[in-house]
Amino acid sequence: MIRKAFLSALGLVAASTANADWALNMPKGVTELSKETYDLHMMVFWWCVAIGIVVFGVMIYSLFAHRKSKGVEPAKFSHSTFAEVTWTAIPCVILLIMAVPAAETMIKAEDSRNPDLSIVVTGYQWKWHYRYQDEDIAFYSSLARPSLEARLPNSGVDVYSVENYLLEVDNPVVVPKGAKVRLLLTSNDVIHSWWVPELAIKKDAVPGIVNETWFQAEEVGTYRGQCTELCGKDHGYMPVVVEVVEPDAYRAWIDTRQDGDTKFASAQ
Ligand SMILES: [Cu+2]
Repeated sequence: MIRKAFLSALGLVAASTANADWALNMPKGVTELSKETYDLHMMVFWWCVAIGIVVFGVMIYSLFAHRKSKGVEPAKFSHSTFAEVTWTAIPCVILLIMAVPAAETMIKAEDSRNPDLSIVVTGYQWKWHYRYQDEDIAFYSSLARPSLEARLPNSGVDVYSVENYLLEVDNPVVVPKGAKVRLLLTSNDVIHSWWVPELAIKKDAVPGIVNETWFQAEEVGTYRGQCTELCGKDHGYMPVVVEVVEPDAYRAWIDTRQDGDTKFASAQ
């Protein structure tokens, strides 16, 4: 029974790692900070593994070596200053070893000074609005039509046949590779949260408050995320798509955008 459950669990893990869309661990991401965050996460993970091995090792060894059937007599002492000092000091040292690099990364993550461009991100029930502060560009970014149609009850569409189902938008955010992009997040109605795992960004968009964060993507590509603050019935239908492009392609995109819906944009 247990063996069967274990084997099926193993099968699930194997199947999931074979599927690139589904991984057990967090992604390394494409920014310096996302890589640092990943390394911190792995460092803490390995500390936990080591602590688990030592603690359970001592426990299991003690249970086995001092079992009653061997005629072991229980110890009579009830207090050990040495043990108390040791089991306080060792965790303190381990916590310090983890806290120093974690604090360094957190300070960097909060430092959104001197950005190359700033984008105001506003959450709506249930879409995102982006306004490029230094350009005359603003637009809504809603769930793409194929996903929108497929998600309706009795749509008859096999959602597995829809590419990037619920993770595609009509107007993605476009940013240049290597630029420091500052995001100013707020909301028009309820609390939303802007999350893109590969940029290592998850920041709440709160009405009446402007939250700040930043990223600097080092690789060209399309990065997808979702709203991660339960914001109403269509919370699952307001994905985030960020396209990181070469600086030339970004300029070209800016030009086409400004020729297009500028009037609509500046009215926002
Ligand atoms: Cu939301």
